[in-house]
Formats: sequence, C-alpha cells, structure tokens
Amino acid sequence: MFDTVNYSVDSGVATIAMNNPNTLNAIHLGMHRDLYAAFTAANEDADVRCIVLTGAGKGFSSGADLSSIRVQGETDYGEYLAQTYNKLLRYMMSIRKPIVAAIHGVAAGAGLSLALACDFRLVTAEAKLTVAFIKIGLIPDAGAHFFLPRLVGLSKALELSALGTVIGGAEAVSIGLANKLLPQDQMDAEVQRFTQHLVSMPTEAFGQMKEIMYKSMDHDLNTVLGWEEAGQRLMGRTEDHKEGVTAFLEKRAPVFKGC
Ligand code: T3D
Repeated sequence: MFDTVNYSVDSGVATIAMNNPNTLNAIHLGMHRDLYAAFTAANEDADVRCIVLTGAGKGFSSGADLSSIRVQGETDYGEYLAQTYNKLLRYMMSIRKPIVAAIHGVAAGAGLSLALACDFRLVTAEAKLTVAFIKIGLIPDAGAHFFLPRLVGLSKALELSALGTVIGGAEAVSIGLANKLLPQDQMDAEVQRFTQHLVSMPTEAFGQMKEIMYKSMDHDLNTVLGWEEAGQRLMGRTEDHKEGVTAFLEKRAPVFKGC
C-alpha cells in the first residue's frame, strides 16, 4: 500500500510500521509522505479505534535520515519542518483515536519526537531513547520542546536534550517518558493486549478527553471547566454512555461501540 511504511488493520487496530530497517528507520521525504497518508487512512477508517506507530526490524526510528542532509547546501530546515514533521504532528494531534508508540529499539531525534506525540509509549528494556539533536548541533524539533518537558519535567527535559544521553526502556518508564515496560519476547502480544483494551473502550470519550487534556496544559482552570461542561454535554448523548450505565445496572460487562 505504501513504499516506506507497512500498514495493516486487524481487530480495530491500525499498525503503521516505519520501514527503512538498514538505517534503523531513518525518516526521509518519501517516508513523511507515507506516514501522513497512513495516519490519514487509519483516521478515516471507521473500523479503526486505535493506531500503533512502530518500526520494522531492530529499531523504532533513528530520526531524520542524515544521509539525505546536504551539509554544504542551502537546506532551510525551518521550511522543511513546516512541510514535513510539523504537518504530520498537527495531524496526529487532531486524531481522536488513541495512538500508541511501540518502541523495541532505537528511538532517536525526530524519531523520538514522533513517539512523544503519540498518546502512549510502550517500551522494552532494550529500547534506546535519545533526544540526539544536540550531537549534530541542532535543537530538538518535531514537537519535542512541547511534549518532553510536559512528560518528564523541565529539568530532566533540558538534561536529556542538552547532553543527548541515551536512556533504556526502564529509565524511560521511571521518569514518566514511557507508560509501560514490556518483555522483548512478548512485545507483540503485550502491545495487542494494551491496544485491544483501548479498542474496547468508548472511543468518542477518548477523543474528547484527548483534546481537552492536551489543551488544558496551557489554559486556566475556568477555561478547562467550560470545555468539560461542553464535552460532557456531548458525551451524555452517546450510545456508549447509555451502554455503560445500562450494563452497570444490569451487572454485566459493557460492550462499547465507540460512538
Ligand atoms: O529538517 C531536518 O530534517 C533536520 C531535522 C532533524 C531531525 C533529527 O531527527 S536530527 C537527529 C538525527 N538522528 C541522529 O542524529 C541519530 C544518528 N544515529 C545514531 O546516533 C546512532 O545510529 C543511534 C544511537 C541511533 C544507534 O546506534 P547503533 O550503534 O545502535 O546503530 P548504528 O550502527 O549507529 O546504525 C545502524 C545503521 O543505521 C548504520 O548504517 P551502516 O553503518 O550499518 O551502513 C548507520 O549509519 C545508520 N543510521 C543510523 N541513524 C541514521 C542512519 N542513517 C541515516 N540517518 C540516521 N539518522
């Protein structure tokens, strides 16, 4: 379906796997196009209620493809970012379905940034996460300045970004960068268990809370209370709300349809 990402849908979960394994899934222009198209396909497919972003082979992603950067040239990184990473990031943030990063190897530079923009991060102990940019004289991009301090706090975010330290999966979980540590040999089964749980939940409510929670980070309490009033008004009219209450009263497990 796409040249540089593998795309599949199974049991309500769309899996998008960056596929440039010889470079640990370094991201080039073609992959940007395919990632955007794959996220669009997953977002527009009504049967999809959860999206997984991962990498083929040994890594998640090593970030921007350094072999395509012309160090003597006139590359305008600002313009490149606007057309590629930032377009993708904005689109990912607009998706009202949970997005899970499954990280089993290297997540570096903008590869890590993409993982930070996902709603959840599942890692193995063998994962190697590094902000990396400073090692080639750049600042973090693709939203890392926004997400990293919000996840790990300002002090740790500056440390990881300024030193380019490589951390493993266990440390990533301990500092709040990742949600869950998974055994490498059970990665697929555990990702499936996690994503099936998300698929079984009220997807409409997830989308509403995702929007409000991210926006709440730079707004005051009164504003957020107003969004909660409006959001809960909508949720109160959903099929899943009716099903949740009915199932509770009938003392059975709810079957949510995501609407
Ligand atoms: O606008 C713009 O595009 C600028 C924006 C930039 C955003 C960014 O993402 S900047 C950060 C870019 N990424 C990096 O600086 C990371 C570079 N890679 C590394 O530091 C290391 O490869 C890792 C720490 C990620 C992993 O180390 P290790 O020892 O596990 O693997 P390796 O042997 O270094 O890499 C394996 C192969 O992948 C190797 O190729 P080879 O020798 O087997 O032919 C290596 O050259 C290649 N590779 C790794 N990262 C990249 C890459 N090739 C192209 N681009 C890469 N980013």
